Order: sequence, then C-alpha cells, then structure tokens
Amino acid sequence: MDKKILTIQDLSCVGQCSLTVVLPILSAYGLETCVLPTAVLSNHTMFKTWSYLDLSDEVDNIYANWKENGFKFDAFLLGYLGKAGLMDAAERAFDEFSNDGRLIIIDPVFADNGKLYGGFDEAYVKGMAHLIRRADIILPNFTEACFLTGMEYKTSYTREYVEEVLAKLSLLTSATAVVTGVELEGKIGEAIKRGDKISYVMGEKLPKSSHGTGDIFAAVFTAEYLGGKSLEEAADKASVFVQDCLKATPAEHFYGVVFEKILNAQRKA
Ligand code: PXL
Repeated sequence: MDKKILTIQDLSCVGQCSLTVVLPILSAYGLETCVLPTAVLSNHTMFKTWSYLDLSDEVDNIYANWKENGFKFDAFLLGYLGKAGLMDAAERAFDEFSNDGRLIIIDPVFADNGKLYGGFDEAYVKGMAHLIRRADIILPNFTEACFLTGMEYKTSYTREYVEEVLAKLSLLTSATAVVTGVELEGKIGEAIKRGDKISYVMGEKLPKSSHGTGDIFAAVFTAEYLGGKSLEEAADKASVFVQDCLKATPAEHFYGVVFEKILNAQRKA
C-alpha cells in the first residue's frame, strides 16, 4: 500500500518555506501527505514583520477526530513547531497515530548561521534536544547541531570538530544524524552518523544561500529515503535539488527559492 506521511510544521502563507514547500514536494513524490499545521503566519520570520496564530489549542480537537476516524501514519516529518508546548503534541502523535514500522524524521528548525530564528530561546533548544530522542533520523543544520550539543558554533572548523559534534548528538539520541550545511575543504554537504559509522556527502559550495532550503532538503531527503534510497543517496539527491533551486533563483527573489521550477523539470524528465 502507498505510504501515508504526517508532516508537522507551520503554514507561512507567503515565503516558500515549511508547509508551502514540503507539501507539494512530498505529494509530487507520490506520498499521501497529511498535515498538522502548528501555526499560521502571514509570512516567514525573515521578512520585516509577521503575524502569528499559534494552533496549539486546536491540537486536542484534531487528535480527537483522528482517533475517531482511525487515522494512522507510516512516517512523520517534523519541522518548525514554533512553540515548545507543541513538542508534547508531537510525541502524542508518534504514540497514538503510528502504523507498525513507522519512521520518525525530525528537522529541529530553530536556527541558522550561528543564530536562533526570531521567537526561539534556550528553553526551546532544550526541549528539542529532548524530543529528538524519539527520532529515527534527525536533520539539524550545523548551527542547530551546535546549539543542541552545547558546542561552540564556528564558521571554520575541522573534520575532527564535526565528528565531536556528531558524537555529542549521539548522547542525546540513537537516531541517525544527517547534519546539513557542513563546510569542509571548500565544499558543503552533509555529515552522516549512523551508529558508529560516519560518512560525508559533499558538493559544490554556491556563493549564496536562501531561506526555506532546509525545508526543501528535508522534504526531498524524506521522499527519496522512503522511496528506498540509502541515506547517502537521499542526502545527495536532496542537496543537488537544493543547489538547482539556488541556481535557478534570481537575485531579486530574496525570500526563498523557486523550487517549483525544479520540481516541474523533474516531473517532465
Ligand atoms: O524555513 C524554516 C522556517 C519555517 N517557518 C517559519 C520560519 C522559518 C525560518 O525562519 O520563519 C515561520
């Protein structure tokens, strides 16, 4: 039977991130994609201003009806929750709505480039460091991996430093860690730790980055991995997808990437 996935993250109405990118990507890969919206924002928080409707209070109502209707999911992809209180709700979803053999992928989504996103604090980081114990795979970027482990964020570091961070992540969770945005020897990519095995998937470092690319990486990685690719293959496909998005995005399109073009090109190929 086809896989049914629940993705838990916010709906930013404008800005090409979270649900507006993850939902079309997972669907295009043929996954039946269900959503638990954690918040509705006018736009993402990299714009000058934004409105924020926290949906925490609606979760009980949604879960009661899911229970009544007998819904279960084969996989979970968790992203931007916004409020630490929603971490309990996420755990309840794992406990109450899982099919046998389900996969839990957690992208912590609270920081980048050495800084917390607007609205997040140390308590959120601590909560996420606890929540990831429930994951099978975690997808932190290098900044988030440093925050989660209490390691210093550096812009220049060695392979040894990356592996120290990976080792500290293993103290928090037995999940496979796929740490994105790792920069080594002029390249950028993922450092992957599964049990004692560490591997790297490194690619071209482009002279720009953009908002929403972490969410796009998570969606493509999840779809490829659920489709049977290895961790490394899925990470490579997701990185190349993100690079293609960045290359296709004009400079004046500052708030996200034109992932629609790449998804559409993939459909026609
Ligand atoms: O792309 C991550 C993300 C998701 N959702 C919201 C955000 C961000 C990053 O800042 O602001 C609302």
